[in-house]
Amino acid sequence: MAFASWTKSIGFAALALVTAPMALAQTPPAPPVAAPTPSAQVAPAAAAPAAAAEAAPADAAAATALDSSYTPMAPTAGKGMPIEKGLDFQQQYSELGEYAHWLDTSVLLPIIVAISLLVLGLLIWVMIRYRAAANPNPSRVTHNTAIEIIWTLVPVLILVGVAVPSIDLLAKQYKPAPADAVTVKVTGYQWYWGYSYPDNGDFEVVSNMLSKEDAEKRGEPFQLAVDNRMVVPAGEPIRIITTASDVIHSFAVPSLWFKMDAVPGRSNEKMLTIKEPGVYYGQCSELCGARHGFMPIAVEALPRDKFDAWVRSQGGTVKGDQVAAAPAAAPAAATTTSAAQGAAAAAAAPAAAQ
Ligand SMILES: [Cu+2]
Repeated sequence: MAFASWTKSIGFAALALVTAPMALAQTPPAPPVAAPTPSAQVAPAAAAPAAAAEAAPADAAAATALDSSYTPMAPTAGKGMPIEKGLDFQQQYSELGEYAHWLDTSVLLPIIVAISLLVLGLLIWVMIRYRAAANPNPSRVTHNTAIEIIWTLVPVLILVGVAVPSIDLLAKQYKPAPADAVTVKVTGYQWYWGYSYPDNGDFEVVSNMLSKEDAEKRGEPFQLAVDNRMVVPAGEPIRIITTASDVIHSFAVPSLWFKMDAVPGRSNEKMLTIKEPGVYYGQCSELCGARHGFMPIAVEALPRDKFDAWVRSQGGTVKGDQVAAAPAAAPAAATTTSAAQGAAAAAAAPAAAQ
C-alpha cells in the first residue's frame, strides 16, 4: 500500500514536471481553430530525467491527458445531412429522435393511412349503394344509437392511444440536463452562430458558412459546411442554452431531433445526447433577415478524449486536467525524501495554483 502511494506520488511529481512548463507554454491565447499543438507529444521527454523508469506509464498518461490535437472530422455521406430524393425524416442519432421517428412511422402513419382508407371506402360504398338512381325512395332513418356511440368512442380511443406516447415524448424533451452535463451556449447573430463553453474556460467559437469552393475543397455539402463547428462529446448529455444578440434565430439540427428558438434577452435550455461520433448539419430555422438561409449549423460529436483535446486546442480548460494537477503538490510534498522530489513539488506549485 505504502509502495503504491509512493510510486503514485512520483507519478504525480513527474506529471507536475510535465504540466508546469506546459502550463507556462499555454499561457498566451491558443491559436485559432484547426491548428494542432504538437507540444503534448514532445513533453514526456522533458520529464525523463526526473523519475526514471517507474514513472514511464505516468508519462504516457500525462501525454494522452494533455493531447490538444484536432483535425476536423470528415463527414459521412448521407449521415447527418439531407439526402437526394429523401421523403422521410433524416436518420436519427439521438434517443429522443429515434423515439419520435418510431412514433411517426409505427404509430401515427399506420393510423392515418387506416383512417384515410376507411373514409375513402365508406365514401365509395355510399356513392354506389345509395345513389339516387338505385334509390327512388330515399331512406328516412335519422338516428342509430349503436352507430353514434361507436363513431364517438372509436375516435376518442384513437386519440387517447396517440396521446400517451406523444405526451411521453413531450415530457422527455423537457427533461433538464444533469448537473455535470457539458454546457454549450449557442448565440445567434445576423448571420452566423457563436458557440461558447462556460464549463471549459468560456471561450467562444464563431461559426460562418464556407464558400462553395472551400466547402468542396473540404468535401462537405455547400450551404451546410462551416469554418468552425460546434464540437461536443458523443454519448453523454449536453446542456444547450440558446440565445440571440439581435433578432430571433432558431437552432435546428434535424438528424439530432433538436430545434430551439434563440431569442434576444432570453435563454432557452434543452438537453441533447448524441449517440455516436459524427458530423451533423442543420440550419437557422427562424426567418431572421437577408442572410437567414446562409447561417448553417455543423455539430461535430467526438469521443470524450478527442473532445477534451479539441477544448485544449481552443485554449479552453478541461476539468480532468485541473483535478490531475491539483493533488500533485500535496502528496508529493508530504512524502518528499529526496531533493529531486522536492524540486518536483516546487515545480508543481505554480501548475496547481493555475
Ligand atoms: Cu438566423
